[in-house]
Amino acid sequence: MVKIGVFSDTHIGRAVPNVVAEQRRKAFRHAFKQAIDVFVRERVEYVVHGGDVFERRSMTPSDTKFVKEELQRLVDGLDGKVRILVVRGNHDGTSENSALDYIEHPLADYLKVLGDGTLKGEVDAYDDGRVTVVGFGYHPYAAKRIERVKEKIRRCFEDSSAENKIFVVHAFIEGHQDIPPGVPEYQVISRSVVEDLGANLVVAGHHHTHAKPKTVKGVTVLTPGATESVDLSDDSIHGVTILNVEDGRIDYEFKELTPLYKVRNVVIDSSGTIRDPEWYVERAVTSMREFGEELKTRGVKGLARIALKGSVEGDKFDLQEKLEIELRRLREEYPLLLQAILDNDLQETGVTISVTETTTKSEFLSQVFKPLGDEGREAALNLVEEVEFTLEEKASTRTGLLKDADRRRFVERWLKILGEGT
Ligand SMILES: [Mn+2]
Repeated sequence: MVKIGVFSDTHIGRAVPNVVAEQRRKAFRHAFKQAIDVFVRERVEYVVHGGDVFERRSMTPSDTKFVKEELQRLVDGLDGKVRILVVRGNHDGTSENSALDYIEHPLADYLKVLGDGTLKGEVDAYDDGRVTVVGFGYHPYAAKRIERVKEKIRRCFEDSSAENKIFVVHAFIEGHQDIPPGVPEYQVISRSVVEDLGANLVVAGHHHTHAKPKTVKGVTVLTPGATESVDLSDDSIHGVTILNVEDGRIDYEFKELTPLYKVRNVVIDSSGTIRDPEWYVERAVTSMREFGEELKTRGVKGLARIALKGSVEGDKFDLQEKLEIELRRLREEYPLLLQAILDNDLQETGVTISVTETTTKSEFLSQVFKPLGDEGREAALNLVEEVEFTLEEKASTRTGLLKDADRRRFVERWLKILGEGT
């Protein structure tokens, strides 16, 4: 029997959103620590990491130190009887400049970064007779790249006498994950390629939502998911996976981690209906009050994200200001609610004006004045014409503007058209 601990997308050093940067940094570390605790408690023999150990962009030297020490704690806790196999994710840096270098060398006896050789056609494998692990690091054209090296990977697995043949990749796999819209085809590895590599277990990092292993044609594909909400828009559960492999049978156990801060994602969507600002504010406040109560009951701290989608009557920034005042009040009432981030994607109702090369001025103005109704539009168009005429006649040659007295009557008429004049 072989016992394998699997985790992925730990993003150590990630610090977004900025207003809660330090809390977020701590949260990722907290999850990593717990993952190591589980692996030690379970006495795993191998640990596989599916990539994105770090968030290179915002990590600090203390983040590398942290990961090194945690992995050392894992090794010590298992009396040195563990092998750690990692692939590089897109957030770990490039193959030439990878943050994984910081942990690979100090832990060389126990840890191996696999997968950058494979991308270049030299299959990177770890083989100790019990398990063979082939890595495939992140590549922006993963689907094409794997076509080039799949024969070599297959040969590597064929040549191995190990019972457990594991392929570790940092890429989306067709049919095994809920792939976000807009991801280009060349970044998604086709299921048939994965099923034909000769591996019996495939671990796929990159996708942040955990998916139970699925076995097709004798190949089990596991998406461990991230260990913490990588974005606050993701409030799914996160954890690590323990696999017990015996006689080709894979026993699976998901160990949920307790996040340092509970994450809540609320989407308030008018689904195309035009709503007034209060509609959005009320809903946001209600859901945050519920979240605040929940945090109070459980005695845990929380971070929320509120996404506003749809159409609003009026100014979306006015609405945002109002809502932010309400949220500040709620945070005073519920101190455990540390922050509620607003994602304001609202469309203001008004007109969308389309302009092409052949759009005439009167067509353009006609679109601009459409919300005024037929009568108002007619009056506005006349006003524009008169203003132009008057400008030509009376504008100052120096400034190009009308004198106050001439301008005033136009302003008064314009206000009348808008329904604001007397
Ligand atoms: Mn990731």
